[in-house]
Amino acid sequence: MIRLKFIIALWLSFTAISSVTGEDGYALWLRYHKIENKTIRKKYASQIKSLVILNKGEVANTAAKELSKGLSSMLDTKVESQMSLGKGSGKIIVGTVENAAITQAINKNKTGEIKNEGYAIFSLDKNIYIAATDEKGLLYGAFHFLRTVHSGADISKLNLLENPKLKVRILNHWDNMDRTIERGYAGFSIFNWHQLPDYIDPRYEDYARANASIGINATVVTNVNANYLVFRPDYMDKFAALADIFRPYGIKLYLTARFSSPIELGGLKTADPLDPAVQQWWNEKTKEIYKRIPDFGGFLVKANSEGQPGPQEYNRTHADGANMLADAVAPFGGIVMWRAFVYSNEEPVDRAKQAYNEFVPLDGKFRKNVLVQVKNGPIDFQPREPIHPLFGAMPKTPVMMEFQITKEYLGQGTHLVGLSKMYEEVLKADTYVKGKGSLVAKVIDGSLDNQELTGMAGVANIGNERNWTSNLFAQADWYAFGRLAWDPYMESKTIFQEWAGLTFDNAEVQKTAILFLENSHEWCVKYMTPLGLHHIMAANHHYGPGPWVSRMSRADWTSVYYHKADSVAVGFDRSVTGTNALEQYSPEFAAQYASADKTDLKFLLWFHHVPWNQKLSTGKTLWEEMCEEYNRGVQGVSSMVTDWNKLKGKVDEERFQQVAMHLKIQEDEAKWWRDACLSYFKTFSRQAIPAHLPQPEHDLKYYQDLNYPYSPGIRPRW
Ligand code: BDP
Repeated sequence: MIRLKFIIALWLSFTAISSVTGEDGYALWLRYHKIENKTIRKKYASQIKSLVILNKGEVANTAAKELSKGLSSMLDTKVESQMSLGKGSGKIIVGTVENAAITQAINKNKTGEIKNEGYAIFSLDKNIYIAATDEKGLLYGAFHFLRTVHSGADISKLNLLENPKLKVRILNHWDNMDRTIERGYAGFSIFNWHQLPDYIDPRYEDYARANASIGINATVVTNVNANYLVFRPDYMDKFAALADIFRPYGIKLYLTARFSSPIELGGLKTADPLDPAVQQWWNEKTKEIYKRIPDFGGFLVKANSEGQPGPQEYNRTHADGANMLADAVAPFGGIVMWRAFVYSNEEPVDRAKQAYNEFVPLDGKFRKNVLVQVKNGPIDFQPREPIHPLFGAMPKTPVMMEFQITKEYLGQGTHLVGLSKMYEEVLKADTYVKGKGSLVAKVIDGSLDNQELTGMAGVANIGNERNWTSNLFAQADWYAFGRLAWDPYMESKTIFQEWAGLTFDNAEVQKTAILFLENSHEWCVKYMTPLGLHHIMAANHHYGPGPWVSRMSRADWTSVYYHKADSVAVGFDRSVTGTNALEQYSPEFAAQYASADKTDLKFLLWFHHVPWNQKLSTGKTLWEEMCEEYNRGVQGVSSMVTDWNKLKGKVDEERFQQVAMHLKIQEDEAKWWRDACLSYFKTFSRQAIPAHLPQPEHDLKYYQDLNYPYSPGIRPRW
């Protein structure tokens, strides 16, 4: 077994101070530069003399192409793939268990069970085997091997087995048909719908390749706020063209289904899921899709949420709606991902409680091929949220995770905020539903309740910016999502080390990058929403602070609904004395937050309405601590500015400048958040910002008057 620590140590000590020449970020983590250390390169070249691919399918072919390309480039010598085994040693032998040579090697090596899409990599008789049960496993194994070589690790004693812990590892693109992206901050959609299917942008393949390299095996290419045009034959042809490009990379295409499509496109009078004509319409549509895309994955649905149509308009339940679509795709092996992000207009209930109230009674009522897709927290992708109470609360239903990779509420296209730490905090949180150790990761990997169908969705942060994600470090969030969807127990630390090692050549740059990724989420929480504050951003585009937002078409879109600041106290009381949202969690979980004095400060104002003058465990009053926290967040960002500037000349100038400029924006905006929020909350606390801290440069009105009508990421209305 190769020791992880060993690889990591090597990665960091592996100083290939090679190219400080131009790079623009397009290559992502797949740069595969020549290994500069001659000794290591020579050693590899002696161990990797030839590449043998025993399978002939299109995914195996991709694995061969990737290995040949990556190895040739890193070893600086042509490594071509061949199909016959031949004699001698120094071979990389890639194949599935259908090949006798592979089965024999597996038996001899005593490799454990390789499951679907999993792989084993082991050294045996001076050859290296990449073995799998299916071709997708070969592809993932190939990418793993390339990472290992890139790290400079010893490959003479490899012996590892990797099986994915989740089945559906899927990106959700909120991309519209006009190429705008809802909550997208990296340009327009990479999918050029107008020119598809005839013009095939080479970027589609690069996109598929990047996803495959981190184990992502599925993608939904259309917005959850769905458009019925998705089901028009000309559009279905466009999706089919994309599916053809994705297939050799092991990626299945999925679509969002607008619930009212039978009316809008089919001309029916109703979209009632129990109406036979409606069912018939969906069955026919589904057939048409599968005719074009035989391995079509299925549907993702947002229904009866934020104005989207759904089964409740016909007095039917979410289960009725989901099951109708599930029945349509079932004969083809498809699935339905039904979102639990619902909250009703009329209900005066705490918004954090609504999804649970809606879905728990439906546990056990969904078809086997339905996954209920739940956001990580009960409100909406805030910088920090406690876990969603639905995790562990629907034992008879497969529940999948929805994370947001795009940074709608975390600095959008410019802030450097490593999201992996946030994902990890959620995945490793304990629901206690079946006693201590009932981690969210165990709910979603199916082990807690014996679920077969499992998955994780990530709302994509990809656009047509040259470097894909606008902020260079946002590539690390895409990377982390893929790795955690493969193994939700993985440590962020390892992910950061992998990503930094693959993205930068210089050891000092790698170290600084890891430091940023380790700490930046916490800093962001502090300069935006410390101590459990939430949903206090500007209205609609959500860019910048807006704790004063008080007039919207619905109360739970305002900020004042969430922070509830008054002259005495601030925060949302979700304990027994308030909305008692805590009752939706297991008693052990709830006990941690039942009283303000026991609550972890990071969730204090999420669960409690706390007096400004309350003394906290830190010895400071709530008001003082809030001021300190905002300032600590800003200081964190300033430290990144300083640390990054020290790296000039150690990283290529183009990427150096990209990061430096974005960090400057982030520093200014962190101050903006601090000063605007404290100026506002000061009007309630009626206390000064402690004198030793920086004072706002402007008065409150100045901050309130700032406006950004063309801030990106807003949904066009149709
Ligand atoms: C919110 C976004 C909105 C999305 C919605 C969703 O502001 O644009 O449509 O979530 O997830 O975060 O459906």
